[in-house]
Amino acid sequence: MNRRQLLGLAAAALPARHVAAQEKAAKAVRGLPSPKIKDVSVIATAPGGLRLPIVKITTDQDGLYGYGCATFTQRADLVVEAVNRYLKPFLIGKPADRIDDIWQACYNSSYWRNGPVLNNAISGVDQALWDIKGRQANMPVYQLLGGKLREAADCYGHASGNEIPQVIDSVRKYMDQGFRHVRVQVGIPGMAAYGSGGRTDTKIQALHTGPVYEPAVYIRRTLKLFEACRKELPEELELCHDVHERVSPIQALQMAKDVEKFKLFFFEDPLSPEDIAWFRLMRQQCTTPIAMGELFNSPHEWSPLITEKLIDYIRVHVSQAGGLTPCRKIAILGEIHGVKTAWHGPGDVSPIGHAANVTLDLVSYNFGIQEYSPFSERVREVFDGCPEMKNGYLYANEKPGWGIEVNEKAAAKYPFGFGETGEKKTLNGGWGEVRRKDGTVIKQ
Ligand code: GCO
Ligand code: MG
Repeated sequence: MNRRQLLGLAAAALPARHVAAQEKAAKAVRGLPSPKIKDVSVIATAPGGLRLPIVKITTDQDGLYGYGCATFTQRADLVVEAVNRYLKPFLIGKPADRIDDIWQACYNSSYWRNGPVLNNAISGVDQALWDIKGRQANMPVYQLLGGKLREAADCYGHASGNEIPQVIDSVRKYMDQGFRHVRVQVGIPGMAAYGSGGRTDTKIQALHTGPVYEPAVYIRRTLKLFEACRKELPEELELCHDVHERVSPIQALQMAKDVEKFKLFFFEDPLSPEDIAWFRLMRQQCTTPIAMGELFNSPHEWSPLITEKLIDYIRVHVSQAGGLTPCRKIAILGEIHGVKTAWHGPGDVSPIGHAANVTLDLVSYNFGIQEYSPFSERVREVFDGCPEMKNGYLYANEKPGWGIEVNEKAAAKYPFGFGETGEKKTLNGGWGEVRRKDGTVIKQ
């Protein structure tokens, strides 16, 4: 008896009801008409002053479309061009229901790859296709990925201030809202400190007139900030801090050891992507939990840190890695190696991107924490259906897809190039420069 006859026998032995169920399931999948990509466009909007490029994919089925976040705010105009000039002609006519296939085709179509502009363009397409899939299946995207492992995503807020007492007050405000985790950043008199939210008018001596930053001054002041936090705030409060790659590798190593006694929840971006080899030394010398990843664009960056367990939280900016499709793979790699997720969630991620973050938070066993940035009035005017914040937890929208509708008329009220108060922005969303006192430019 050959293999075919054997299989025939096995099928015949199946109870009739199984065969009927199989046929019904096959028909159901066949029954979902395969939508084709009819149009690809970019909604270029900056409701809060930060440029948020959103890709919209329209299919050939009436009323079936989706949105994806493509937010690289410092080079947003290039992302718009990458979508319009390269991905749009490449995608029109392709099936909209083969998400990873489309992802791989886009990723390889530029030959040179793993860069921020093209990754963000691909992310916009990828997330729009997941939105379409959810709308088609009449389910939120998290259901398509297997459903919830938790009701909502525990978040951390951004406490800041020019002086340490102001930061402590800012922490207390987050605790009053129910947050259990808070990132703390303090200003430095006369210097351009990261994340402190203020600008001090103290002038300090420098060989140039632009923004000044001295790493050693930042380190000393931040250690004092942690002393004060641990002295004045409840011991159960989870403290995060973002070094923002602003110190030298050896200073980062020393600082990671100095902060051990403060038992931080995580110590973020102590090193630059260019210095990832130093993470091995840091891991060998201290137990401070490390978070890294928002600057990553390539598997060459995140894979070694995860597979060698050199970090505790992977903090990729989802659209910089190319969207939901690659990031669910990053999350699974992290689960295998005991690394938790802490997706990048600043103001320069669109609400669509935050919906993708929450989706990954809900469906990943190794969820760590979610960065939270409040949605302003204007952002909500443009994006209807933002994830909801309650008591320090972010909740996914239960509607199909991302559950978000983009009000394109409102989006057009806030074109790229203008700040929150309508002032004309220079550098087209790019950042200026920060220099040490002697004029050496630093990573910021
Ligand atoms: C964070 C990040 C941001 C980035 C910003 C860059 O931890 O949220 O460091 O604050 O600086 O997203 O555009
Ligand atoms: Mg950061």
